[in-house]
Amino acid sequence: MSVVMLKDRAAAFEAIDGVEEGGFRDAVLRGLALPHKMIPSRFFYDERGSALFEDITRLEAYYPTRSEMAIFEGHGADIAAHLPETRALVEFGSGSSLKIRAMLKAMPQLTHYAPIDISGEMLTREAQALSADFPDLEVVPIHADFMSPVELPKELREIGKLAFFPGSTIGNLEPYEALEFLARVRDTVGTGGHLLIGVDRKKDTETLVRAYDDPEGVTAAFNLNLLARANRELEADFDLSGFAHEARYNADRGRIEMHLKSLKEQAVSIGACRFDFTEGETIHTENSYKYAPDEFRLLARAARFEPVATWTDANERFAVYLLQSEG
Ligand code: AVI
Repeated sequence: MSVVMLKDRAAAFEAIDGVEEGGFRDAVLRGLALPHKMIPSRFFYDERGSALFEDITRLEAYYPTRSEMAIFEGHGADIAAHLPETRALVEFGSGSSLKIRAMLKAMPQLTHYAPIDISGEMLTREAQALSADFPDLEVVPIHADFMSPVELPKELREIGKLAFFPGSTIGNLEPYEALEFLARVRDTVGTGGHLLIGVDRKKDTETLVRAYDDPEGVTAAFNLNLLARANRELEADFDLSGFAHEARYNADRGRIEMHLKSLKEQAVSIGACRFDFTEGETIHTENSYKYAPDEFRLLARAARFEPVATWTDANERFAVYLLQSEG
């Protein structure tokens, strides 16, 4: 049983209450005060975390990126053949440069490409690079958080749209959030619009766990970087050698879980707050849901998307679904 010990209760509550809702400090202080400690996975991606994630995508053990890429490269023409009326590709989150390039090449009928991203810097960099390489394409960057409703510029409203959400990022959402997300995408593409989405499949536990606990230790460094980030940004004093990366497959929930396990009884200070850890207690840092094709199609239908086609890689580890909005 873990308890939150506060050095100075008044200062600690002020620290918790006085911070910007949704920020890193807020999330860490609130998450570590819960009976089952947690920090939301969106905070992995500071500069160091984003670089480590890039490294993960190149690991032999982490099959999702190259499996999905093989699908876009091998089936691009077939995907495009399903979309003769599509003129605009709207990407939810930019930065998947290789994947977007494969799709843009496969779909010469596109007139517009609209990446949506919360990071203005990333958006500008990607938009400039793509404009240079695809001079006939109008690139319309949209600076927004795609976890909230996104309004498209006028020029995109009347043309056929394909939303693009690769990388199995939907797996990092809780199923109810995934449903809400799909419903928002449906509103964005409008009746008859499409969504092309990459989703990791359920498979044997060994392959799944290895992908999230690679022999090189890159995913361990990615997970532990959350504590290093708290030390850098929040005046925390996590002893990184006192925590170990753990990846487990929770078969009942159909998800990989990442945790940071305390290797001993210890206390950690974050500003005025003190958090006690028992030996073996964990901070839950990520869920990555895996969907069997029937499960994902059910989820899509619940969001009023009709599955049009499904492509998988040669090892059947990953799936790309084309869905059409029923309006
Ligand atoms: C970004 N997201 C889809 C990755 C995943 O597979 O859930 C994040 C990740 N976590 C550990 N390895 C990769």
